[in-house]
Amino acid sequence: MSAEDNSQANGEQIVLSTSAFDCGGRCPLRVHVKDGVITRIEGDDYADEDKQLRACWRGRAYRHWIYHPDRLLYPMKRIGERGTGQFERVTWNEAMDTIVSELNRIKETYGNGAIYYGGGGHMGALHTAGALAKALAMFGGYTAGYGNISSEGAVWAVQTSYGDVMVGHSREDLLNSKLIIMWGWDPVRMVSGTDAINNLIKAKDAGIPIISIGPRYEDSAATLAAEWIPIIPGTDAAMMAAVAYVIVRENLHDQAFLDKYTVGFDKFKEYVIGIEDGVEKTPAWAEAICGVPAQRIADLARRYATTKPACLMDCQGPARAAFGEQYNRCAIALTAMTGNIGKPGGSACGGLMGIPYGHMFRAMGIPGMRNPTEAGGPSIRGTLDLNLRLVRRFHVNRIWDGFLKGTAGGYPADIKMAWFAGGNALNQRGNTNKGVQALKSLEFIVNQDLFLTPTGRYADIVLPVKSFAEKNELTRPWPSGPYLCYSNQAIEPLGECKTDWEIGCLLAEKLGFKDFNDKTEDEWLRTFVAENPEYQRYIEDYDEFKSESTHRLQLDEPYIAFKAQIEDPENNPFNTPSGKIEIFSQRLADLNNPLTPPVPKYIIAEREDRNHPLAKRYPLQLLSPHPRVRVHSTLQNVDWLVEVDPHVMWINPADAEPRGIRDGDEVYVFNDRGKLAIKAWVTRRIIPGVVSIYEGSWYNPDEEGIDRGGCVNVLTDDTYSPGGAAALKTVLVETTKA
Ligand SMILES: Nc1nc2c(c(=O)[nH]1)N[C@H]1C(S)=C(S)[C@@H](COP(=O)(O)OP(=O)(O)OC[C@H]3O[C@@H](n4cnc5c(=O)[nH]c(N)nc54)[C@H](O)[C@@H]3O)O[C@H]1N2
Ligand SMILES: Nc1nc2c(c(=O)[nH]1)N[C@H]1C(S)=C(S)[C@@H](COP(=O)(O)OP(=O)(O)OC[C@H]3O[C@@H](n4cnc5c(=O)[nH]c(N)nc54)[C@H](O)[C@@H]3O)O[C@H]1N2
Ligand SMILES: [Mo]
Repeated sequence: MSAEDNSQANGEQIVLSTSAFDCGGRCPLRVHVKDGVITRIEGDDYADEDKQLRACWRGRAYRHWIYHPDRLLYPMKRIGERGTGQFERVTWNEAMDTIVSELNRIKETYGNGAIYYGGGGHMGALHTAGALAKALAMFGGYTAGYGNISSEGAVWAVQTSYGDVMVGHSREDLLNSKLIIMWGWDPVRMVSGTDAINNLIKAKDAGIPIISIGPRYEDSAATLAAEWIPIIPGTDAAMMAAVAYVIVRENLHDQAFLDKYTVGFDKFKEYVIGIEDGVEKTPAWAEAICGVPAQRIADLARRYATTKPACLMDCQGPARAAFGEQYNRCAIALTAMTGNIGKPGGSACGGLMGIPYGHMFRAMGIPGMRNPTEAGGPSIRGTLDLNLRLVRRFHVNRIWDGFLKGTAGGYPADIKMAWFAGGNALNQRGNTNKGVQALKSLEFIVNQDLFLTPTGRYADIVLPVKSFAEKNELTRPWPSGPYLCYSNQAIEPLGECKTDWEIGCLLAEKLGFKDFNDKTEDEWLRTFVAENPEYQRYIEDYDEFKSESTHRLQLDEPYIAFKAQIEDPENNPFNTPSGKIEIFSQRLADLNNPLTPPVPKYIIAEREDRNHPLAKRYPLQLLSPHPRVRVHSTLQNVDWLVEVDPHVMWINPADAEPRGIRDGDEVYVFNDRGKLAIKAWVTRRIIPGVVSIYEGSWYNPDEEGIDRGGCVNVLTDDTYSPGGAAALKTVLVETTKA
């Protein structure tokens, strides 16, 4: 069963594996198994230091997740009101028969568009919900979400500017830089490539100056940075415009680079120096918006423009906000102005940081089929002609509103049934309380997960899913690598758990689709490795790969985004209409929408921030970064992890004192959308006027509707910005002592 027959003296085996969560890393793990039970999980501490891919504390705590007493072990059906969590055990047969009969009823009564299907949670090649999606497509189709709750702002920005999402460098290239600016990037907490921290520590040790820019004194600022520049949330684009202003006024930009590789710098310059709108984007102008002293902005601009090469790292988080895409587009403009694109030690920005080795699954998975429900519909967004903007879908952060309003509200379908194959949508999309109403309005809900999540509590049928330790799988590191992973099965499945793939195949069988699946797990995985060009390049022997589990690629040099386009532009145009980096985008100009302007801008328009009229009642801006001890809502309630980082709200003493809030006090945090209870952490690590609660803690409302679980999305909104970014970070709240 296990790849490695590494029998130890005490009868213990070590199985090499890795999880497949939606985390920005992939930890090689040494899973100790004795008598069929995992006794211990270690990280990759044995590889030589340069090649080490160290597991963080989450990876080291997986055993307590796999064997968590709350694991779902059997299919269950709801017997109480939605949300109350009352379920009873049923057989797989009964569960699937109920599902099939509801699918048929809903299809006959309302049509296939009434079935919503969405997934998440597992980032593997085979055991995904792809088979389920295919079975549902064969059944006549379903309605899905479009856009990406995670990184749509960044995706929009890179597609607009570069026509490509592979905008990262491999992490060892950080060592080639002379200045690293982490602008909204906090890789010490938020894993962003398992090899990122190691390389950043080496960069620090090598004396490369590191600057952190953000509203919180991040873990990365505390451990790596020489300097922290605090900034008001949502105002980065204004500060970046002022950085551009100083660079232009002092003639520090790389005109030769701009002439050769970009289009539209002059138009951006007209915006920056005020020809376009009569407002010069001076550091003083920006200071009034972003709170960073003008002198500090000017100093940063000079330093960034004159230190070569310099690595500016933006990210997805600050872009998950109203007009978030402008932050990434402005960052791209700065890297172009300083000629740092395509060069060792530089960066391309755009927030995604992906390198191709992390994305070898494009050509993999069960061969799918087009979802018939989507065929022929009009494009609902039309901002750009991108694959991501599919027809007849709900924006991912708008599903609750869509479920409630349906076609009468301008949405493409009237949803009656939802099937959530992983993901914890109720907890993780904006406006959880609206989500509760939306789920209560449906006729039938299926949820498949390892746990009875807040979303699962509203389901009619829940199906138990295997953990990574209970299956063999190929997984991918994202956003960086370069290494390929084979996750080896370590133990027999717990209870009656199945994988998403197995559930998809079972559904197909129940629906009577003959010959739906013709391969075993092992045959599929072998086929993927044999047929995928990325694997063909690096893997000679499947069985060897399986037994080594983590295959480190030997690259001749670090991967640098757009190196080919910069070194040999004639033969390697950018994938944009002009073939160049588009600081000015004609596609955007053609849309003629001031909220998606053709050049990057700080957009002056109403949003839920400190300038909004609502700030009188709710004066605090709320951040909801990713938790260091969870993967979103995954790993909730793992005792070891709760102990290392209890769930708290960060609040500055300047905001806590007038409210009589002391460190450790229980507080309420609220706005018109919801109210939660949480403990306060009074700290100067966050700027005044801003509070921060990590996303992912489980929604757990009491009788009055106060969320005792501290799920931050009871406070966030279910809106999105004109470029498609989910506006989860643009929120006002008030807090009082409980
Ligand atoms: N430990 C851990 N690691 C993870 C994940 C996880 O859940 N846990 N999730 C993974 C996933 S799916 C993703 S998408 C990535 C997420 O990576 P990100 O989306 O980048 O992470 P966030 O934590 O949302 O935001 C990054 C930082 O930006 C800061 N920030 C917030 N608003 C602003 C602003 O307006 N301006 C500036 N300059 N800074 C701001 C926050 O303080 C936060 O620390 O992380 C991945 N890695
Ligand atoms: N306020 C706020 N909200 C956010 C964010 C934010 O920054 N702020 N970040 C957003 C981002 S970037 C993201 S990516 C989303 C993440 O949103 P989701 O993907 O909905 O969140 P997860 O907690 O990762 O949900 C994963 C679920 O899948 C389950 N699971 C794990 N493995 C499997 C499997 O193999 N099969 C099945 N069926 N289930 C499995 C886990 O137990 C867990 O319940 O959250 C978004 N929500
Ligand atoms: Mo994400």
